[in-house]
Amino acid sequence: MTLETQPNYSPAVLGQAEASRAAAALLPLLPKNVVAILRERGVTRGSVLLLADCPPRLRLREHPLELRVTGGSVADGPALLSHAHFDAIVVMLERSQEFERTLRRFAACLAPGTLLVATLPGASGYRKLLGEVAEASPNSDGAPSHDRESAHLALLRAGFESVWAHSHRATLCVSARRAPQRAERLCSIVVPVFNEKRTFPELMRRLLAKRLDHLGLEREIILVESNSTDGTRELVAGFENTPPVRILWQARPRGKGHAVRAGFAAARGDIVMIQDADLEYDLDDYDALLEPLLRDQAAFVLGSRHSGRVRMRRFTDQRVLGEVCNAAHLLFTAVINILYGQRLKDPFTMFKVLRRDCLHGLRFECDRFDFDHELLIKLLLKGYRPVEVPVNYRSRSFKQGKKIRFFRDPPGWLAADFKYRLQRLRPHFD
Ligand SMILES: Nc1nc2c(ncn2[C@@H]2O[C@H](COP(=O)(O)OP(=O)(O)O)[C@@H](O)[C@H]2O)c(=O)[nH]1
Ligand SMILES: [Mg+2]
Repeated sequence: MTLETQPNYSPAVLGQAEASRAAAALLPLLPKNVVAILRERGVTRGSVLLLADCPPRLRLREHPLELRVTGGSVADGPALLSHAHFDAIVVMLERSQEFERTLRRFAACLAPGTLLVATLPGASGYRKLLGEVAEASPNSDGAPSHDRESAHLALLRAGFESVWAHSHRATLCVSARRAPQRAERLCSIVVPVFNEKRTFPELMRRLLAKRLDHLGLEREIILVESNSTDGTRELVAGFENTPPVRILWQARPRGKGHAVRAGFAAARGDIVMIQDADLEYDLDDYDALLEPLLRDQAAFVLGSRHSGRVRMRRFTDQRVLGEVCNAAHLLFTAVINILYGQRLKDPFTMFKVLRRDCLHGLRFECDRFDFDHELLIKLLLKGYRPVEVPVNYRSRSFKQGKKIRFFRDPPGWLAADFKYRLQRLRPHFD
């Protein structure tokens, strides 16, 4: 039995008894990898709607799940979805000409939280669809640069979230959940603060004055304070009742990475970004950094200091040390580029701006400045290609408060670079 010969198995059309016989016959048509994804994302029982635009080729010999499968053609999808509730919907597109529009049609019929698994043709077949993805998007100027990233952006536009691309060779297989309706877009600015008495008040003045309304964005400012000893904690407490500021109090300093991770976990924005509490970077660069995300040209943006030129740090009081840092920066950049096949100029910039959904399924463990490496690498491995945007930078020296430890931190960066190269990236779904 194939979907082509009996394209519609809806209970409304076939009657209950016949439909359940048809569903039982259809279950073996769920490909093995799809069943694995359903299980991984917590759908082990219940009802699944399988829609395909041609007969699925892969078959499952044994099915360990207790699933009731209703099948039909892609065109029947909305009608079938309006008849019954499904715990998950599986969409197999091989010939479809309208990837994003199809997703949009289904999204309109799904309850928030419903799981979608979509299989798309890989390599050349998918490239053909990509052209249509770009065309279908009113905001994008050109075809997105990478399969997994462009599929993710198309899913976000169509009303899905919590995206993970499971495989991307012969077929691109993605899973996502129907997003709740949201009226406005929100940008979460995560600010790790520890012993920054000198610069914190001025940073907050500038940050609160920095509006993003003209970009169509609301903002939330998440301060993560780790029990400063120089009076910064009291300064932070002064913003407790200042919207849109939210404060996360940590009992002790466990590193910038730990603080940023806590901020990310609390963030509610569609977009997240990091803003250090020193004044090394320029808030006027926000617009340029956000633009590629708002135009759907990228899911992940890096602010490249001095356009990635070698001498990005010039310490007025520790000149030699500044040059040593510049040389080390070159070395560490080369390591990342070689290990991960990139041509990045400034992978370790503070300015990492991304769709929050990119973090979905990722679990982080680095606490100090090695988190910069872990975050970048895991995003690369998940399939995103950062767009680098030039930003201004005025470096501060160690005497002026820089917290990187010269001998303690760099070995951790190299360890992270090699460790994540050797590990397979696995999703962690809640
Ligand atoms: N909450 C918190 N913030 C931290 C900690 N360590 C560093 N930071 C903050 O992280 C930011 C970056 O630190 P900085 O020394 O400027 O690092 P660099 O500019 O990357 O060399 C600053 O805002 C620090 O206050 C920590 O343990 N806890
Ligand atoms: Mg800094």
